[in-house]
Amino acid sequence: METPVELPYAYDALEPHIDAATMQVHYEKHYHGYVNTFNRTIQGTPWEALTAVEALKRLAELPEQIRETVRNHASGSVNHAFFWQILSPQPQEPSDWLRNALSQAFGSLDAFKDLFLSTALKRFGSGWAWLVWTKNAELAVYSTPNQDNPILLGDTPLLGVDVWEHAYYLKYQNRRKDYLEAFWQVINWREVEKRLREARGE
Ligand code: MN3
Repeated sequence: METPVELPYAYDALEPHIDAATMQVHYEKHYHGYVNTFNRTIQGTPWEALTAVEALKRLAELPEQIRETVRNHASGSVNHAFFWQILSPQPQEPSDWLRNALSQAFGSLDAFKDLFLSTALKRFGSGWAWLVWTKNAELAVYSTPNQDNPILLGDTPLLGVDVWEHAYYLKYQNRRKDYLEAFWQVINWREVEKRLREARGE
């Protein structure tokens, strides 16, 4: 059973980068849809007490007839709860600590931005791009199809961007690159840093 998280700001708080109409439909229809379908799928089964994160971690144990639905909708629930938190209405810069960590892994903050946004741009069809702390204890950038969450690969998501058309089409139509540049303006770097510190056990 997954309980939807509250949106931590108003629908119009990320204007003009992400518009209020997109935020409202994305939160109320898409996000709640994933949570509701996940809950409906596990209801009445021995798995009904599992949260979405727990279900992803134990996906291989689930019966085959519900596994694919749980994979998609538990991931959709987890991805969006995460996405609301790594966006911020207050403009932020990465701290020196985070800047150093990203520079060590990717060369510089600009090189990280280029890699992250081009990975998101190149994802064919629907999916996500991620900065993760891998199970091998290093930073990495990759994209996943559909709603697949890095937890399925044993990795810990630190930053993610939704490149399903529902995340940007109302305002940006086919201009995914413009949406990605706008996304970059509203990243909650404090949340990214908090997640990296936790993942590294600090
Ligand atoms: Mn979405």
